[in-house]
Amino acid sequence: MFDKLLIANRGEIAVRVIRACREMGISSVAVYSDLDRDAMHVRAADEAYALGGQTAAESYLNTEAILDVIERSGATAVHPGYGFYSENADFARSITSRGVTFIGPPPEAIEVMGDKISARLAAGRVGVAGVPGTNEVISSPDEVAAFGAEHGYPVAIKAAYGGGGRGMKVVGGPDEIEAALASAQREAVAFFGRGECYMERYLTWPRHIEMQVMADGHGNAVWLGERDCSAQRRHQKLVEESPAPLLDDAVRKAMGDAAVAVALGCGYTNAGTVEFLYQDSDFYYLEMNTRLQVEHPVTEMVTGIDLVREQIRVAAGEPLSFTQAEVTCVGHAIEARINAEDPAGGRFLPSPGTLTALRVPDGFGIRWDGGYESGDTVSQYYDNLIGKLVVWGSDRDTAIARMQRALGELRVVGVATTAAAHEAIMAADDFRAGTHSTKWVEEQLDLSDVSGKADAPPDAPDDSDELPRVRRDIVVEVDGKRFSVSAWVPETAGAAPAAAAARPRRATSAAAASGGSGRVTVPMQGTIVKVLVEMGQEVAAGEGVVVLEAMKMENSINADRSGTVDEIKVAPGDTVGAGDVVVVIS
Ligand code: MV4
Repeated sequence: MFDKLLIANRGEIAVRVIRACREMGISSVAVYSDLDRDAMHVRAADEAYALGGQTAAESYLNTEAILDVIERSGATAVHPGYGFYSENADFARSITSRGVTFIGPPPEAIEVMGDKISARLAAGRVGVAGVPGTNEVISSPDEVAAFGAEHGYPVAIKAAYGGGGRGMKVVGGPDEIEAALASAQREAVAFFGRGECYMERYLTWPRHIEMQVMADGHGNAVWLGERDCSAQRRHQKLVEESPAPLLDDAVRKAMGDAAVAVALGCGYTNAGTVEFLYQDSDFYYLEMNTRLQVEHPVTEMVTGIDLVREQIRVAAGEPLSFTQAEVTCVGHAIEARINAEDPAGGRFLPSPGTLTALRVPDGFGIRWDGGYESGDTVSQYYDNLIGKLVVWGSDRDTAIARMQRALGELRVVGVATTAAAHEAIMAADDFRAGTHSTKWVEEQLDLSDVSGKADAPPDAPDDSDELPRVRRDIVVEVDGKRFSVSAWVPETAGAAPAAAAARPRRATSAAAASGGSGRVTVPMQGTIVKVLVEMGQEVAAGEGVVVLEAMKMENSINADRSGTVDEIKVAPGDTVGAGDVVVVIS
């Protein structure tokens, strides 16, 4: 077993791995950017080393700096978490060539699965069907037309080196082919550096169901149940659960066997996830993610298996600590991602800032996997996941009720969060029935009345709190009914009723924010993709004025007051920084 393990990541997943290390008696090494000097993962680890830099590219994606820390710390294994270097075969090779273990699959398996055409072929070779489609690079629009004529529309055009949904184009009919293909190829070059595309029949109302697999270096591979991740918006998952609602046991087993076959077929070891689309009782292989996923805790909660501990054991050469027959799923688990984003109006606008207070839920069946504590700052430079709220219940209804109870206990002051969107999801009939699909949040869930506004800060302690308190008995009437009330009030409040002694509540931030300065700023660095207003135009407070692309998402930047557009300081394509004024309203 390893003596010392380096975590090449930050936030909640780094903390998650550090916790597993501590339980296993392995010394943990954190790395950090300048902004993360005092971050939670740094405080949690046994040792921490600076990488320098602010952005991900300057820090957590700086191979030389990470290799240097491996050397200096004497770590003999690296856990990459998710994102960053987790699916980077070159990074894995540069670690292993120094005799250090990469806690993940072999680089060859990462590469097979990184090319979506080779991944489809690899699944096909072991008898696992993908969505009907082609396994060659599209060379002309005629090929799309021929496929559409044979299989029907819509047709999906996807980037061979893509994944996660970026660059996918849906073709509704023959007249849309040329533009869609050109646009898919252009985006593939822009996002992934390579323009190759392939196509599939486009499923219009699928569920996203993924299988957790785990394989060791001794030829053992098992599946650990599925996760339904259909509640998502713009390819950002919001809620994940296990088991998938309304999934037949026979289908589940067939899906599990298919996932294991895909893993064994590509020489996979360690933890992995095989994604499927599920529609009309059929499932289709989609992609394999060659990393530990954000949503792994729901699998841990129903199986009782610590996936990170198992990853570390397998990477150290040990066999899996359980067999397929020993894997049993009990009850139901749900995860809600608590991000520093404001879901108001379904916009999910990033809301970086300092968590002036954070109180997390607890009690039976609750798990909080956090990356921040009270006083920590969520930076605009990184993923804004504050933590994952995971609940377990004996069945799905119990788990939903427990999630609602837990969301009620969560208190975050200082930034807006996605908690309010989760409350809306948990209360929605479609979600409760389990009939939602991957399009449901964007197309059907009503988030128009949701506000992600930070919780109000607790009232500051009153100076008079220091004074001794005395009991006053008073009589009040509520709707004509008489109540006798005892209040313990500060001595100086004399005989005044308790209400008079209490401080007025602070004005809510919503009320304070109703009339802005008219100088509309962007909250984070990004690129202007669209200007929505013209000079002289009348706008209402809250109306979108520009669209900003930042953190892989388009964000609507809205008027902070009503008035007339006086100045437009940006044009599409401009890069802006946090706090830059884009539009002036008078
Ligand atoms: C699809 C699809 C429908 N039909 N492929 C998007 C993410 C990437 N992993 C594949 N994606 C999809 N591929 C065909 N042939 C619908 C999606 C899709 C989706 C998949 C999983 C989770 C969320 C999604 C949201 C929109 C579209």
